[in-house]
Amino acid sequence: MRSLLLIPILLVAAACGGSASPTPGQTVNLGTASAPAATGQVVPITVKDFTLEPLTLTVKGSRFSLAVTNAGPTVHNVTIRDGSGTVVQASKDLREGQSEVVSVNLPNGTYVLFCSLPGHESLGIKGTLVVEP
Ligand SMILES: [Cu+2]
Repeated sequence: MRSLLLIPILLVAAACGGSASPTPGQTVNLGTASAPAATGQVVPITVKDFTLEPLTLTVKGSRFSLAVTNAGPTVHNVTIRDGSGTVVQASKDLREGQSEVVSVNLPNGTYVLFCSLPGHESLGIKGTLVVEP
């Protein structure tokens, strides 16, 4: 009696093994997707106490990446707001020496680059980003 019951279970197990074979490929795809994808031009910008280098960035094309580096020693970020004051993109808060590549996709126009931590914009971390066609 027991051997008759085992046969269907083994068949089901074999079928599951066959359908599960595409999984390793999917795992590889997920691994590469977690890396930040740099699209278009990569534009470096450095934030420090208390300014941006450069203070004015001009970029051609709406899709680009900001390579943000904090040259410290204070924690900073680089945040983008549009003409109406709405934040449209931001880096993480970065410690001295840390970098982050931030993907950006913005309509043409003029934006403000600043550090959103309290007081840092008024201390001088305020620049201009111009997105050209
Ligand atoms: Cu700051």
